[in-house]
Amino acid sequence: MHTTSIDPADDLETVARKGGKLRRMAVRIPTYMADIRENPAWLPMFLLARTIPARKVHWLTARRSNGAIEKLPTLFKGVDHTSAVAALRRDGIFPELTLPETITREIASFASATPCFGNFDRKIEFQASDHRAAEQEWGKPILSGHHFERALDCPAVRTVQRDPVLSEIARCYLGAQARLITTRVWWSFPTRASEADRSLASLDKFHFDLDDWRMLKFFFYLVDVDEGTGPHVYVRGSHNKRRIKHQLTLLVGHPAHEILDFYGKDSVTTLTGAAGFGFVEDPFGFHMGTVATTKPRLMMEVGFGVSKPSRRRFHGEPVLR
Ligand SMILES: O=C(O)CCC(=O)C(=O)O
Repeated sequence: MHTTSIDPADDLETVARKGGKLRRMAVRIPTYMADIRENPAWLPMFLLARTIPARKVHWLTARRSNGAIEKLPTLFKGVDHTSAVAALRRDGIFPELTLPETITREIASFASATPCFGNFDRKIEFQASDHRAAEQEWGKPILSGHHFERALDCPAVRTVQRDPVLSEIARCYLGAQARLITTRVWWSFPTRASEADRSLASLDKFHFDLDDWRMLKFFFYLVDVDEGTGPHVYVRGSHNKRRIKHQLTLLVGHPAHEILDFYGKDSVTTLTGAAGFGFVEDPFGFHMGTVATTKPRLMMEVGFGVSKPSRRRFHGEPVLR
């Protein structure tokens, strides 16, 4: 088991590194506690789902999907769900989804016109175009702006969330038990954020998600995303192969050099693309968002799992201290 205690004999760099790890973990503890209180079955999942043997056993409970979706209206006409599932099994990611332009525009206009909440804090409410003014008003960097449940007021968001191709990919990959567990629309702003804020926003550190035993996340960019817009990064193949050290630790985040040494630089995919570009990934694979440097990124996520969704998780909302 990895420990994060600070030894007085450590040099300053080690202390700083361990302090960073502690801060990254500490910021998530209130959310973990809320999850345990709401659903005690969350704890064994959280402890065991990080180990490959326990995951393999859980995958055996996946039931075959028997859904027929041919005649149902979808936004993703050219997408063959069997190819998507094959890519997910092999690489952990399928980066070939595109939202129609009208849907992308509708969600982006909605997100620009609707106030969001900064750094997951419902007290910090502002419109994305007023980001700098909000930072000045609150006297701190604001890294993210979430629309939480307000996103569901946008009909185009609900259309994407309910699309039969997305749920069929989820059912074929996760098993017939697959159910919607998150829907979120959020901004990532260029700013100088603290370690704790970056951790809460899942930015700048390779990590895997442990909100459920088996999960799948669909992500869509709602603005053009290049290297300066905080692209998402995924490590292909890391969803079904895991270093022992990364199984027997409570930490979900690990330093880039450890990930690159084990999975190889060539496995790392940086996802850039025009507004509307989408991908689906198994978030047990290592991934991260990066901090935007030139302009804000607007993104949508539709997540599927196999257990009862937590109330906070539906909107991707963590619990703050
Ligand atoms: O913002 C991103 O691109 C990453 C989001 C993320 O890591 C997550 O949802 O777990």
